[in-house]
Formats: sequence, structure tokens, C-alpha cells
Amino acid sequence: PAATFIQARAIEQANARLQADLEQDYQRLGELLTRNGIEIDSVTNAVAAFEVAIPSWGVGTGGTRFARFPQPGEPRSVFEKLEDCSVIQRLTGATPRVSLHFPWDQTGDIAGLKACADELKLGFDAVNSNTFQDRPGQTQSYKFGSLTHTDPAVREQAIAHNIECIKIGAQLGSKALTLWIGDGANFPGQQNLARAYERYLESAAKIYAALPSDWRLLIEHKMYEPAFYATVIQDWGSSLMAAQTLGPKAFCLVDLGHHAPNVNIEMIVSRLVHARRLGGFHFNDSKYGDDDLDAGSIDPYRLFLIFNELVDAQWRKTPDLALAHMLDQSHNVTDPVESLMSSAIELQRAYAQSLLVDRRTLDEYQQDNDALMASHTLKRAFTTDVQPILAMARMRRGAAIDPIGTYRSSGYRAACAARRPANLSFGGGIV
Ligand code: LRH
Ligand code: MN
Ligand code: MN
Repeated sequence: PAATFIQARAIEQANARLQADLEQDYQRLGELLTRNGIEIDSVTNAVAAFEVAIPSWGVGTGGTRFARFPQPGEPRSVFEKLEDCSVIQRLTGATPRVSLHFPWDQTGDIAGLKACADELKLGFDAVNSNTFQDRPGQTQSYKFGSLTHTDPAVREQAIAHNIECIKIGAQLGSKALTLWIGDGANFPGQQNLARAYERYLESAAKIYAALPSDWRLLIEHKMYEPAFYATVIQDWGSSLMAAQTLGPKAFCLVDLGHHAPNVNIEMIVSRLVHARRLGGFHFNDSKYGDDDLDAGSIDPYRLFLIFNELVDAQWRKTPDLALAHMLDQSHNVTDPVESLMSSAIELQRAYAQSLLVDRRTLDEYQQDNDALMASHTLKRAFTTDVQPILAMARMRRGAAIDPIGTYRSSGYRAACAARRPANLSFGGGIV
């Protein structure tokens, strides 16, 4: 099994070769930060405590509506997906939980799934429901919507599926349901925009009523696709109104890819923090639309600016800020395990850089309307090479100083290829 495949000893051996250089780099960076009044270990400890959930659908090779090019050794079941997730966790130390997606992760053996996760030392983050696809044997079709469909029978089926997801999640130790629906219209006039939103609120209230007391509902908005004219929950406005209407357990989830190009996402984050309704993220990166590229791969400065808002909120002592950090990516041309490790590290990088922002000085520049020096204050933190902090945080957690190098030399992928003959019907991840 994977748990014994990349052994602690292999990580220790790989780390032993890199440790002396790391200690030196860390000390040099520590001296530099001390001159700026920052104690390096406080940043390293914060980075070591940072966690992001792995999406179960992310460990299979993704694709587009044109093609999918599967790679050898893909996981063929949710159990094998957990194996890959545990490798990511062992090497990065930053990903202790998995976010499941139903029915993609359907199994008749929930107790077995929990036991498997326990053995691999993994927990479960938010569960994701899926009413954007029909599954074989289903009585009603989602072709024209799910929670907002004009036919109450379709709405009831979609509500029941969400309640089923909550029940499964409760058995697994999840504490949140992420609700994203593709409902909308492709033509002006196709849908009564007002009534569709009202139907959403009515259906979502029934799901909300089924939440255990310590659960949260994370409402995920997305501007377009699959509906190309109007999507019912298209932006943070519709999402926030829904959360406020539903009640205190409802929060907004921001998927970075779900906005128009050039939208200022860090401002959305700031507004949702203000409203006390920011619930979490689906991290990824994009150039054009919902590209689901690796977090930080296209615009790392934007990722930094988002984390800067989160750290600022902490600094301002915003109460009750409990965020569900998750990745949501489609790995079409890379080994998903490598992409997910690299993305988790990019989040830690943005977080570490944000912790380096001199907030008192920034505040003074802002008070004085010194735009240039205020922007330089952010840039100074962003351009600091925090690599030694990230590597030290991993090493101190027993993870790998160089996760991708250690992964490649382990031969894990080749071993998976031998153990997992191709399953071309694998469906998860192509959205
Ligand atoms: C929709 C989305 C949503 C889905 C996932 C597979 O684009 O971001 O989170 O559940 O992709
Ligand atoms: Mn998403
Ligand atoms: Mn998406």
C-alpha cells in the first residue's frame, strides 16, 4: 500500500542530503528578516500549521471536452485516490484532508473508506455534491437544471442527493457541504431569472435544514459554464444574499477561476470577510476562464494579494474566520500528484510572503496617501524568496525538503502503473 511505499526513511534519507544547505539558507534569511523586525521561526510555524484539502477528483488526469490523455497508474477507485492523497500529504505535510465529490466517489463501503483514510492518516474536508450530470438509473434529468428546475420532482431529487452527501460526509467526519450547481440558461428568455433564484433559495433551505449543528454550507458561485447566458448563482452577490437568507451556517466559497477576467478577487474576499460570510476557497489559476490550472502558475501576485487580505483580516483580529482551503484543479498535462504538491506549496509561499508584509508601515503609507511606497511595501514582501521557510516548515513536520525530487526518485508513479492497469472509464475530474 501507498502508506508503506514512500517510507519515512526514504524522506529522511533525501532530507539528509539537503539539510546542511537548507540550514545555511534559513539562517541567512533569518538574519535578513531580523533586520526588518521579523522573527523567522514565527513565520515558519505559521506556514507549518497551514493546511489545504486535496480534491479527490484532482488526482486523476483531467481533460477538456476535446480530449483526455490518461497517464499510467491512475487511481481507479476512491480508495486508490486516497493512496495518492496520502503520498501528497507525506511529502508536503500540508494536505491532511481530502474533499470528496459524489457520486464520483461513490462506494458501498463508507465504513471501509473511513478505515482506509484512518490507516493513511487522512481526514475528510467538505463534501461536494453533483447535480450537474445525470447518472445511470436516475429518474429525473438535470438537463434543464437541478435545485432550480421548473419541475418540483427534479428539485426534490437534487435536494435528496445533497442530503445523502451530508449523511455520507457525517459518517466520514466532514463538517461542510460545498454546493455548486450548473443551473442556468443558454438563451435570454429561457428562464425566469427571478423565479429561478427563488426556487434556489427554497431548495437550498431544505438542504440547510438537514445540516448537523456543527456543519456549514459553502455556496460556490461561478459566472458561466455550463450555462452560457445566465447562471443562477453567478457571482458573490447572489451567493452572499443566499447565505444571508439561509442562516448563520451558510457561507460563500470563492473558486478563483469562477470570475470574469480582470475581476478583482481580493476585493471580493475583503467584502466577504466584512460580511462575516467568507467560508473557504477552491484554489487554482487561470488565464481565460475556469481553466483550473495549477495555483500560482499564471499569476502568483494575485494569489499573494488574496492571502494578503486573509492575513490582514487576521491582523485586524476579525472574529470567527474559519476557512476551508481546498484545491480545485484539472491536471491535463502533468502528473497530478506533482501538480497538487506544487500547488499546495504555492499557497504556502503566498501565505508566507503575506506574513512578511510590514503592516504598520503599510498603514502609515496608506494614511499618508503614499501610493508608491504602499505598493512597494507589498512588493517587498512578495519578492522575498521564502523558499527556505517553506522547506524548513516541511522538514520540521517530517515531510520532504524537496517533495517533487523525492517523489520522482521514489518511483511511485511507475509502481502505480504496474499495480493499477488502465481504467479508461474513469470519469471524475472532467468538468
Ligand atoms: C465547477 C467546479 C465545482 C465542481 C468542480 C468539479 O466548475 O469548480 O467546484 O464541484 O468544479
Ligand atoms: Mn470549484
Ligand atoms: Mn470550476
